[in-house]
Amino acid sequence: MTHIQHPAKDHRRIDRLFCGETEHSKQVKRHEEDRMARWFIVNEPTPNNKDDSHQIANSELAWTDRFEQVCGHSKAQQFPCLVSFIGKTGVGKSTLIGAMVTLSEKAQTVDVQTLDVPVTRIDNLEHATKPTSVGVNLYKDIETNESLNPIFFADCEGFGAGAAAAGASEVLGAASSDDPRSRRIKITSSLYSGNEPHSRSEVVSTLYARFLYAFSDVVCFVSNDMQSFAAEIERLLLFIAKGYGATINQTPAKTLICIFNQTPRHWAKMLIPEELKKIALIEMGDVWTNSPVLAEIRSTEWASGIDSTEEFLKKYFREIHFCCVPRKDNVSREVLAEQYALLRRQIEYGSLFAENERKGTWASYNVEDLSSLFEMAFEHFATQSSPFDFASAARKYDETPVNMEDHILCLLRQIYLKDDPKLISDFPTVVASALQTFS
Ligand SMILES: Nc1nc2c(ncn2[C@@H]2O[C@H](COP(=O)(O)OP(=O)(O)O)[C@@H](O)[C@H]2O)c(=O)[nH]1
Ligand SMILES: [Mg+2]
Repeated sequence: MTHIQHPAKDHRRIDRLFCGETEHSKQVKRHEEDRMARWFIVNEPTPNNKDDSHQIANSELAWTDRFEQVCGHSKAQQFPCLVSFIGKTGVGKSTLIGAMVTLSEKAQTVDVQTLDVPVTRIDNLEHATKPTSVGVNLYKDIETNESLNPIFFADCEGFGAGAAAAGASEVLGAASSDDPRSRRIKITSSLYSGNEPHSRSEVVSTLYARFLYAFSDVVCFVSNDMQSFAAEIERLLLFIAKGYGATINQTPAKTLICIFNQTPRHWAKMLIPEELKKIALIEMGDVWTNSPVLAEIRSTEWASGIDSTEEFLKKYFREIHFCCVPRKDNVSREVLAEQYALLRRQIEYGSLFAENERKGTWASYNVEDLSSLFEMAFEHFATQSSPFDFASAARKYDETPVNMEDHILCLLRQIYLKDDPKLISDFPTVVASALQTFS
């Protein structure tokens, strides 16, 4: 699955990433399109039910059929990979997803105006202090959309956007009762209530972390400030720790990509991933020293032996990569294109790594399986505090066949997943003898 080996040649596409719509009517249209990209969101309590703006009682999780809409045509033969972008509001998550979508080779043959990309801050000047998107939006990767392992990019509401995002939803339009595509469920899990009323940002970060960590093969953690990187990594770990305990029976072949976006200084040195790693992880010190929660996690038996920030991250991710995208005014378009291409390769390797781990196992999910799993997980994470069990969920949608046609289909599916020519050649004999025996 190697799609891009060379940087994009069309430098105009790079410039386009940084110039948004200035016309109000076009901005409105962009926001409308972005609303259609909504996958799920934690909605605030409706005004009637709300006695305190920070209280989460009667909040709901709303989700749409966005995933099914952005999938390719051969759903049964495609095994998707989810790549989530997380980080503070304004660090450049949406711009990076825009770069991944528009700069791929296949996308070069498509009119850039028609590409489905996230709205960025620049399209949203009127509301510069508010997050540009609320909830989690989903975008397809044109390059891989019809391939065996299509990639999907999840653009997650910024860390800590909670209260501001609640306000922004009026402007940006939450997936609410006026969205006919959305399904909604009350958030009732005791995990989000406890003794204290939980604010939207707490519920958001816990629920998004549970869902996104469960399903992401690659987590792209975006930061644009070296000074606050230590604090950001702490936030990332707290977010991921919430997600880690939320599932069981899942293949844990996840990749973390730490992206330093818009790096203003020393960018030449930072283009070397090993140097970047040194700056980011080694010079930064031990992440748990200022965080009682992380220190407590580290003191558990599960975490015994963790002696560095890198080892802490490795508890949650099998692979960790680093990538720097310099501020566009500091470098040539060629350098920028090289870095976007590097990020794309890292994402593709991460997706492939997870897919190879799953191949031939019951955890290899095609589009249809994933669609059922997402549905079950949304309900589970809104209403239950126990971990989501991938094995029993998979058994539910993959019910035991009751007639011969279904048995044959089930056998075919297993043969397909195993990808073994011997099984294919044995298929006619097995089916013929089964039909003879049971006829
Ligand atoms: N100069 C420069 N600006 C960038 C870069 N990446 C993002 N931005 C700008 O930073 C602002 C916030 O980016 P956005 O992608 O909306 O951030 P998000 O909130 O994390 O999704 C936008 O105005 C972008 O144009 C970059 O590499 N260089
Ligand atoms: Mg954004």
